[in-house]
Amino acid sequence: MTHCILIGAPVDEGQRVPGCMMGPSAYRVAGLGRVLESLGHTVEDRGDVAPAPPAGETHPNSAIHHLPEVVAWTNALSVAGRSAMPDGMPIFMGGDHSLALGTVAGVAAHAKAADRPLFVIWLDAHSDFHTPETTTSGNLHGTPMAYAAGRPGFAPFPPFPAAVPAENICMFGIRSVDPAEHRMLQETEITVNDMRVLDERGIVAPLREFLDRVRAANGLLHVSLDVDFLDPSIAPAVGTTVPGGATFREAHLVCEILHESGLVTSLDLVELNPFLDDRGRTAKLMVDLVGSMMGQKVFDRRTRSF
Ligand code: Z70
Ligand code: MN
Ligand code: MN
Ligand code: MN
Repeated sequence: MTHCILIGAPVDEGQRVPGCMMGPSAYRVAGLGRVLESLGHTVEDRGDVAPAPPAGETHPNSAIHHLPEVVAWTNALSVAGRSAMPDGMPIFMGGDHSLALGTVAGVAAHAKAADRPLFVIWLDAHSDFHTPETTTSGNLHGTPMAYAAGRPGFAPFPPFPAAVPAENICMFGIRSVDPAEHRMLQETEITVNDMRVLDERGIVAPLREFLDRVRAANGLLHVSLDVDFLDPSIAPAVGTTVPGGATFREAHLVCEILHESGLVTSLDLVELNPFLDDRGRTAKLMVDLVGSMMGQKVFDRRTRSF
């Protein structure tokens, strides 16, 4: 039984397709809290985080938009994440992926204070490994993984509390990487399980390898689930659809294995744009996936209690 702490992060400024601000409401309407309670967990909804007024930060890269707003979200979400961690498992309901600049920072600050290593699983079509210096779209939702990994070039943002070591980062579902991200990723030990790896090896072996390392290190595990990890045919409510994503069955399997591991300590749900959804279908799928990650299963293979 887990104490689940729902935290709304209606961040819309990290990209250019308005609507992610409606994400937290859509998760509540789709019954995220009810599903968690039906699985025996306790649920506390802390409402939506309210950032301080933006402060006017600027950056020499003129492509960047809404920098002061995203910095303000980063500060507020970092505080919310850090203070939730000792009380239970925060589930951050996004909001676009720039919210992870704050959530991973907050979780990393907690991990540092608790003297435990932090591991990150990034389920996404994109590597989100730009820095504010390298982004050409100017969309800051393309940067949180580089921030968490301690890449230089994030000067307008607060210093990241404790960089996540590259060996502690594992990406799944990757199929859209910009040239600058590609160059920087090649210099790191980050595990990039792109679609080629998943097609060839399946999702189970690479996931179990990573989870074994988390367990051996007594690590905390943050999972960041971007809607575009999923194939757009099953999850249309996202601003940047990329074909060739995870299937319904692959995604549920990832979540079931994460549940069995017992290792997940925090979760981001990002990039849901309810304005683009088909009668709540994507929101409901995301809620179903959280259900699988928190213990929903068809049969319990250990007790065979059917
Ligand atoms: C591209 C950029 C991105 C999410 C799109 C795309 C980034 N690399 N991230 N959707 N979640 O604009 O930097
Ligand atoms: Mn705006
Ligand atoms: Mn992303
Ligand atoms: Mn993405």
